[in-house]
Amino acid sequence: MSLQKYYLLDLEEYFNADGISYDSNPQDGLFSLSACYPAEELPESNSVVDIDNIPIKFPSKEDGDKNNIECYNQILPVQPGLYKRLFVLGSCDNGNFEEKIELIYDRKVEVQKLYLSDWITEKPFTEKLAFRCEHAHSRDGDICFYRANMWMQTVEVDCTCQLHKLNLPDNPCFHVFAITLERGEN
Ligand SMILES: [Ca+2]
Repeated sequence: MSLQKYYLLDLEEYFNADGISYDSNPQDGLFSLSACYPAEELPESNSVVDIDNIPIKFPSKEDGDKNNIECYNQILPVQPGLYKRLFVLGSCDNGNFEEKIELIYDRKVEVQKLYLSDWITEKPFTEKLAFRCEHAHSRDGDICFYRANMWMQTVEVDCTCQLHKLNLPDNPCFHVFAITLERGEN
């Protein structure tokens, strides 16, 4: 895995939701239906993890920290440059959804589809499974009949134009935990 080929977005200031809690404090988080991801089964806080040779910066899982973006059309600036693929680590609550994501270049705006599956579905779209937790947390403790998944979706980027910004979907069921861009040829 060559980190130079990738640009890992720093999303911390855009995080507006907490979807992860520890066994010791299961109430510190709310992803969907009073439940959330179990921190114990996920990567270390703020670590760079390798998902099929793609580096992803995993957010903080610590109590009190926000760790994902509920999507309301937020505009994320990126380091201007040529990129060929966009990787989104995330999941949806309340179903599998398809929404628009806008890629804002120096000379044009491109609208792409972003498909992201439900966190506990057994029938996802075709994205990669990034993490699969064998349980979830409710306000009161463990829920052992859920398998809580995080998916990695890929979106093609036009590598002939300088990418400047991303405009996220307008759907709060979409939760984004990390974004990585693969650099094109400069
Ligand atoms: Ca939390």
